[in-house]
Amino acid sequence: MTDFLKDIAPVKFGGPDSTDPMAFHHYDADETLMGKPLRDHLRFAVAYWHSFAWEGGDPFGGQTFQRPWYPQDTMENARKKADTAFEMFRILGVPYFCFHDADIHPDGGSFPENESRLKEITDYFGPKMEEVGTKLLWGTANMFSHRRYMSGASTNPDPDVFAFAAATVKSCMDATHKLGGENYVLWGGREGYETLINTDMGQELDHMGRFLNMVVDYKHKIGFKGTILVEPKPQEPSKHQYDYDAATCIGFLRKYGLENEVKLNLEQGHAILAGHTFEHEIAVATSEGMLGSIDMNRNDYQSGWDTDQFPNNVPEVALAYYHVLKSGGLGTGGTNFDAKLRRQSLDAEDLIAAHVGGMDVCARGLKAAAAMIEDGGLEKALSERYAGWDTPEAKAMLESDFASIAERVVAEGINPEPRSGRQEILENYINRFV
Ligand code: XLS
Ligand code: NI
Ligand code: NI
Repeated sequence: MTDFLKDIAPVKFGGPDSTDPMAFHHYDADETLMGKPLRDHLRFAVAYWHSFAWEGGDPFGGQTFQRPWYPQDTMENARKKADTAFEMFRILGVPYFCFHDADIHPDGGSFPENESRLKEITDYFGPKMEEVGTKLLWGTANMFSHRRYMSGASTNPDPDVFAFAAATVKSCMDATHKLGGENYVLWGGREGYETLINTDMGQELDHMGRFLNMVVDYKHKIGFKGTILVEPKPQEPSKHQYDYDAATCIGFLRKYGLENEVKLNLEQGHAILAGHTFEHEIAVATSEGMLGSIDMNRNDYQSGWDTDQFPNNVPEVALAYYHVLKSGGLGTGGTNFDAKLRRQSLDAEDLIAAHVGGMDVCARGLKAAAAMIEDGGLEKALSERYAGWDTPEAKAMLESDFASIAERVVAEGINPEPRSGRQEILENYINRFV
């Protein structure tokens, strides 16, 4: 037991009527829903970076937290941090975690030193993963914090940065593979631009496409069976990020021949930044068979930036899982909390409560989504709304051409009468479940 979490007992399921703020009210891992336990539907993951590496800073002030593993610049403290992290995974009973290389070891100043530190700390993780029973949902490389990446990683004008990034991703893929990771993620934090005045966008996109093809080649070379995922986000830290949203990423993947190799890791807050709802992004991905995994952290709707808050809005989460369930579930993906505490939430208890609440909100949303699917009301409304397309004339029209359609409009005197979209009625329907 580490000092930081010494007063905290394993979180138990207390049921909806429990008044214990540190108990699950809706997440009972073993409860079965649509033939599968909640644990396997939701596949929760803790994000190592926000929960253990982030020190409570914001653009106006630095560290607010005090943790036994600070300062985070020695391997000894990296091991202390790992001890606490795995202790927390045990307390929460989460099946997965996710990490960037930079979260789990301090920067070594050169690629060989980084690689050896990564190897050392992931060797330290191995037995802990066994002991606690926590698996790796995905690994990734942080190619946005260090100053070498200020103008991008694979899209950097300097080929030496491309090389450093490639070597780094190789080492992180090796580490992810070694730990049995189920996915590998690339989020392009600085793969974008600040101004077009100094940017050759076409060339940068070609380099990014080539880089991702090398990721896929390397995956096959080492026999990594996990899924490669890219994570859309429109801006922040770059003014404009190339992986703007799901639709942009899908276009990019098709252009570079990667549509059968790479899927999407969608984040709720990034959807909002792109001016979409989360369910929009999920529906875009599922309509193309490209939903990979989700980062279930929301933004603050007033502040307009990526605040990475734990989910706390059941109706929103319910609609997201509705689309996930409709498409057959998360596959190799999971529900990662890419979410951090507010910087005033200093205590170990706050950290546990944040995850407990997030898991509960997701469980409640998932149950509402499953109930709507089992009831079938939304599906029925959809099939009624599109029923016209089931007729032989409508089907034949899609195989015909403008001239014959125009002839039919005249011959049959087609003159459509608008029909209600019934939005309010459907909103009222959803309200029965959330
Ligand atoms: C940042 C991203 C990041 C990725 C992993 O906004 O969400 O945390 O999930 O690099
Ligand atoms: Ni984010
Ligand atoms: Ni994310």
